[in-house]
Amino acid sequence: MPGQPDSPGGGAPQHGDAVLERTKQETKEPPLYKVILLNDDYTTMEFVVQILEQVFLKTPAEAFRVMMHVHTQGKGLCGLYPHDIAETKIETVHEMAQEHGFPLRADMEPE
Ligand code: TYC
Repeated sequence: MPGQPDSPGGGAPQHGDAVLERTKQETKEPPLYKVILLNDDYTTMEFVVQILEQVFLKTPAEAFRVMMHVHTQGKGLCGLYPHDIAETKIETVHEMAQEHGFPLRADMEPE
């Protein structure tokens, strides 16, 4: 005698299907955004290294490497973050730069 079809597949949703689907949504990663640092002629190398260490949590060696990449290539990647965190880090860069009288800019682009 035929019973209910096995899930997944056709047929009415079973109780267990809903639980599995919700678990999948809860563990989904948020989209990430690149925070990009831009070169300029006025910000000191020392200040850029300080920003990379304090705001982007780079080691001194990695901060120096990223700073030199931006200095020679025009821009460089500071890190990948969810949208709100990327936005806050960019604001922090601009606030710290303004406090020190530097024109340093950071920007965001989709991953
Ligand atoms: N070009 C700057 C200088 O020669 C250094 C610098 C590096 C500035 C990286 C900004 O994002 C930057 N003093």
